[in-house]
Amino acid sequence: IFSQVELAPADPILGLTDAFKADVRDNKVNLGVGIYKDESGQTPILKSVKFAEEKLLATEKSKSYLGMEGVEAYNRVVQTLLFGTEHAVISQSRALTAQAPGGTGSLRVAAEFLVRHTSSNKIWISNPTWANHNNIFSTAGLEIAEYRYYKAETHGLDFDAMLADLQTAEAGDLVLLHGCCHNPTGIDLDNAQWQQVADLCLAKSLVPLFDFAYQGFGSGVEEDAQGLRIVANTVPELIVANSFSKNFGLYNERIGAVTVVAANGDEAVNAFSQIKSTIRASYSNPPAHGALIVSTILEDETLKQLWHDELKEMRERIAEMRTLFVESLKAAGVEQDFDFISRQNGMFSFSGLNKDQVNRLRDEFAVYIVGSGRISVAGMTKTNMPVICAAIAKVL
Ligand code: PLP
Ligand code: TYF
Repeated sequence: IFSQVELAPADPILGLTDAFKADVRDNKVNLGVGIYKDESGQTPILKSVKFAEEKLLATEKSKSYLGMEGVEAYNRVVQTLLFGTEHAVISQSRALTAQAPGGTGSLRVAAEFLVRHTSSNKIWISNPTWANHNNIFSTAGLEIAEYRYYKAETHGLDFDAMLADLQTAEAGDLVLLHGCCHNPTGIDLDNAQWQQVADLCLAKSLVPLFDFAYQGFGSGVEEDAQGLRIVANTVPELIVANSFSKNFGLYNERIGAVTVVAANGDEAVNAFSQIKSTIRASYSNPPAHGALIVSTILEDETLKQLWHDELKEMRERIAEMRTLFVESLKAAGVEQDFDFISRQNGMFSFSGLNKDQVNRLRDEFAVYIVGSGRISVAGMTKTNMPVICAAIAKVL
């Protein structure tokens, strides 16, 4: 049977990491994959995580199976992070959360559930978006449609086009929204724009699906949740797939969650029962460690404060790199305006560099960025910045 199987194409982002590893040049820089690096180029384990793990090692009593929905305390703290302490969707029992393996696993569980148990089978995704969205949703059996989002001329949001495209969606269609730090553009909606999108979803009975992978990497944990909370205040139904890979640095623990918000408590219970049956048929129940780390941190005031401080440090280092990047490009003799980079949010900068320029950066200068021109600012340091900017100056 395997003689008929064709070789899969390389993933546009992970394939780049493989090429980077195979590169023998010693001045090479990987600004492809979205992994946070500190000033020394490392991705260390957060101190809050290490303390939580020490506590777990001393107190954990069993490795028995979790339920399909995972760690209960974890699911509670996830809801508080998403909606705040006193949101109506929590007090009215309209939100139910299941732990799932990372943001990717959460998106996949959500998509499988939607395809099998609801009449919603079409999802609108932004153009551009994270490359894996198309992959996850089409593999689960959702039909994909695109709404415009980015305006190349201004390096900004094309909000009118976004609304115009979503106006053509039909009742029950799903709309994928990046909670904050849009990947790959770094361009987010402001609160007034969020309200307009929420009103449109309400008027046309569209169902928002939030991909929330970067809470705390934009302006702050609460600030970054404003869009989600505005939408949750407006529409009766939505789904959230969130991830702690980046904001807790728990990449390889595969920890995220899928949250359904229904019009009332009874519908939430029914929908959640089918989320659980979807999980049962995929991996039965999730691994515990990542969830226990997150709940241990968020249920302990000291550890929680330490996590907030560490997250702030990551956020501020990235912001500092954005400013330095813009300045260093100027210093390297680049005349083109790159100020828009300091207005973008999160790990990524959408540089506007074209495919030829991206290829030259890799082939001639060993600087790796994604084919779309997306640069991981989180991989920049004061040390590699001059190398990066000199290379960009050359290919421009
Ligand atoms: N969604 C977006 C927009 C992302 O950028 C990522 C990771 O880079 C994810 C989801 C999934 O993250 P993970 O599955 O590693 O938690
Ligand atoms: O850089 C990005 O956009 C992501 C990173 O299992 C990533 O693709 C890498 C591996 C993974 C999920 C996300």
